[in-house]
Amino acid sequence: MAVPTTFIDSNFATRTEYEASLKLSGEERLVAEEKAGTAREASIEISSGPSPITCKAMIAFGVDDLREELIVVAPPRAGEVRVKVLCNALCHTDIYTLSGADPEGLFPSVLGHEATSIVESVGEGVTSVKVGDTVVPGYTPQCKGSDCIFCISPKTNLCPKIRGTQGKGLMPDGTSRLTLKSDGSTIYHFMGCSTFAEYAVLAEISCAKVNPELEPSKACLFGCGISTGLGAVWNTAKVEPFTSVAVFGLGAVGLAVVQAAKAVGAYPIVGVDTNPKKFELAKKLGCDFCVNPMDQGDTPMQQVLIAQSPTGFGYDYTFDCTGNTNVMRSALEAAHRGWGTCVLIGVAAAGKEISTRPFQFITGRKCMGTAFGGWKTRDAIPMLIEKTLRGEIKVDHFVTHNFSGVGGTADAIKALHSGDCLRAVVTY
Ligand code: NAD
Ligand code: AHE
Ligand code: ZN
Repeated sequence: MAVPTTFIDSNFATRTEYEASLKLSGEERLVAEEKAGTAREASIEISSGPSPITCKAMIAFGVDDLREELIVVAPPRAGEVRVKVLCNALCHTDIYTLSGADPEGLFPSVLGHEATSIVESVGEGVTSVKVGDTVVPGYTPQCKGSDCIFCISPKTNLCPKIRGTQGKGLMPDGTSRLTLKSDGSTIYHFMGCSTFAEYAVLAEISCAKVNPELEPSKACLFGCGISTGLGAVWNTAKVEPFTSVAVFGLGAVGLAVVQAAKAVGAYPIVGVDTNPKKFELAKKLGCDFCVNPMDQGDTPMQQVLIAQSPTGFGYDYTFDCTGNTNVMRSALEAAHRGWGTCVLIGVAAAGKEISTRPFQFITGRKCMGTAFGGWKTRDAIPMLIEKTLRGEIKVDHFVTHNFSGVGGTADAIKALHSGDCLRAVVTY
């Protein structure tokens, strides 16, 4: 017998009840879920477990071909969690993959990886989250296994446990939970998240359980860009007070770098961007001055910055937040003679390579990269959200655009291309 598909969230007896709950936040939502719990328990008694769910999703069918379709999201298998996605913030990396520039990009797929969600059902053996928990999906998991040399090491967050299958657009058992409703064809997952859809299936080790008190439209920011910028400064570079910092690219990631550098007392902080509309907010958040490479004639940016640096020998820390390999070279070469550190955050397109003279390293510069700012996902995202709730991290300014419904993702993409957008949050 075919298992019936349903639109109904298993946290609530009816869709109306569920939709009403979306208008609530934090504690109110938990109380509503508690009330609905009786209905949930009753339905569990007569079913043999979670059913497939039909829901709306934006499918990337090919390069820049994004369309809203119905998908069927299969129940979570062992070690997996199915979540109802509340909202998703668009990250530049989604657009990069949609554009075909990602060597790992797969079509057809459900993109999206910066989201807030609620656990709808769990697979066998899942213990760290339960139905109703608020979860921010992590694109880098944290398995916490005593045999995982990466999770044990304080030097990295790069747990490789599911990276192989994740890069192939599949769940850890090598299969997909997503199919197109119209013809049953397979749809690939993306970055272990796929949150351009009303429901997603995640590996349990990718689920950061967070305090539901923070509005979903703010919590989602910690799934990628903001955490990355903060961590690049605090974990990867370990910027110290009174050191000089240059930030290339003042999008959401670059501005989070500026904020984190200001918080540790770096001085001066220079922001570099080809879009001067970014300068006002950058200065409010901590930049002492900003420079537009377009205003420098033929002089390379590294030369301009070195000349303006406090010592005349470059900046103690430089960050690339653009993904442009020429800018990466400038960032490296603008790092201080003898000790400067350059941190690469931006993601470069397929086939792009960075070049510089080895002399840059011989004369003391270092170059590092960071994935998700070095944060161990399941430990760090909840902690960053608590800091935000205590007012220690300000994030409101990052949400420049809001849209609703999965289809609003197309508008979010337009907004991100406009040059005025830091993060466009789509609430489903
Ligand atoms: P964004 O597009 O919002 O910001 C990029 C900024 O760079 C824009 O303000 C743009 O005007 C500026 N810029 C473009 N070309 C420039 C140039 N030649 N010189 C100076 N400035 C220039 O993107 P974002 O969301 O802030 O992400 C930034 C980069 O970080 C992207 O490449 C993204 O894929 C990457 N990223 C990496 C990680 C990671 O873990 N390593 C995480 C998130 C995002
Ligand atoms: N798939 C690309 C690499 C993409 C990439 O570097 N991704 C960043 C995160 S960007 C988030 O917006 C990252 O952290 N990568 C670590 C990882 O394991 O993917 C390619 O070049 O193949
Ligand atoms: Zn991202």
